[in-house]
Amino acid sequence: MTADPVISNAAAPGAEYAETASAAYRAALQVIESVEPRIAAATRKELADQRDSLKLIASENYASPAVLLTMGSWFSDKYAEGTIGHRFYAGCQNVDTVEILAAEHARELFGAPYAYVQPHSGIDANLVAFWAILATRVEAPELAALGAKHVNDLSEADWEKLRNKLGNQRLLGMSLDAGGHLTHGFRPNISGKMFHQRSYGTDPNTGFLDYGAVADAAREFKPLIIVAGYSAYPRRVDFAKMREIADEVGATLMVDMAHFAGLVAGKVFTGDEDPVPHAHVTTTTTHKSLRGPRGGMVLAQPEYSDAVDKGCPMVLGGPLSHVMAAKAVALAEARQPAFQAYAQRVADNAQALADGFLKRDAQLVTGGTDNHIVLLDVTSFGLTGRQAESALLDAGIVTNRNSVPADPNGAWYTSGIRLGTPALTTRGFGADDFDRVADLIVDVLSNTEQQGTSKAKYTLADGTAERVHAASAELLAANPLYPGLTL
Ligand code: DSN
Repeated sequence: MTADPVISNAAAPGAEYAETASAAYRAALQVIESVEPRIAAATRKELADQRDSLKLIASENYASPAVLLTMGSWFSDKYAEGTIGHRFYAGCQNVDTVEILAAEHARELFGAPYAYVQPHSGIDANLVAFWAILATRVEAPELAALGAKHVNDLSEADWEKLRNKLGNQRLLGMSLDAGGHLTHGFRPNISGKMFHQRSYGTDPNTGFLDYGAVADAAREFKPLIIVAGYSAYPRRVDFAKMREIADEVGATLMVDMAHFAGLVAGKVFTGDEDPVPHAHVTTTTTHKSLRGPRGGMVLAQPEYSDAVDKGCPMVLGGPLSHVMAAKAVALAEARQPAFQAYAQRVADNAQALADGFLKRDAQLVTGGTDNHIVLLDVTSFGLTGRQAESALLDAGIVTNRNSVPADPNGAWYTSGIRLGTPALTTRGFGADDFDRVADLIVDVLSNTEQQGTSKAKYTLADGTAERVHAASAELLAANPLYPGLTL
């Protein structure tokens, strides 16, 4: 087996690696087939579909066979609530090994003083962070003032007072239509119900974050927590500036780097653009640009680490030890030099994709990108995001519709299409390929017409889907997914 577990074409693993992985998958599918053949068939079909489509969903990627295979183990069967060495169940010595290794890789990779690798997802990671900040900033000082060590030591009346304080805090996060995430204080999400929330947006003329406006909002609102980070903002953030703002108003800076963790790990975002040294608490998922298993993680400065460590059982159920093991493998991959080259290509390819649109007169939110996201405003094609998303899917291009700032079509139909480069870059796509992708997307959208006044119905001109499918097939064949892997 080759030493390089990275799966992209550009760092092609040896034939021996592909052969070993193929044998492992074939054996696994054979075992599954003997119990529920329809699941084996769906699993095979999922790989075939992923191989045959242009995947441009900015939050998706392709994990390596090593990461994927790690998840199919006996760790799935083990309960391990608690923390390393302090579990509520017996027999967790191997889970301890896994969690120690995953946390160690995370600390080393991100230069973080503390890493908590148990969260099952991004929202779990954010909930752990919210409660850790509340516990550190509100609960602990209040308990000390009341001469108590634990809430159970409080009288009913004192607990009532503390509960009112805990549930009465303010959070300032980026608005959803400016590119923030629903867990950053959006009302229909628990974060918008746990906190009094206010949002900051982007400059209406440029689409860029306006740090002056964020500072003004922070001074006026005086939040306990400022959340930075995004899921649809196509630009970098100056986290040193965000920390200055937080410090000025006495807020805790929490950064959700779920989308761009791979660019931080790959040293594309450094200095003021690296959130980890600037944020008090940093959360992430592990499956987007970081290219690991589906899961979450929290990194914290020392003053928050004890409270973060109580994520389970405070917020989380038993850790998914098989996923923690896969996180360790993915983080080990991300510590290799090949991952830095990959992360740089992700950013370069996003630039190429944006340039490809601009030279074909398409409109981009902020006029371009400097991360892994391109946000295409489809109103100039006379379409809603929903129509564009569906027409592109008809032509084999997988994207997702997304709001643009002050979106006239609302959050359901939207006016944008969000595109990301992490997945196709893993396949080996380069700048010329992404220029071609821009060409194909413009071809589809220019040949799509709104039906009447419907925001959902559309007509795709005859022959468009076939033409684009054929062109994508060439690009996909030149950049195969899991080269050499046969089922
Ligand atoms: N669903 C993820 C995304 O697509 O950005 C974020 O949770």
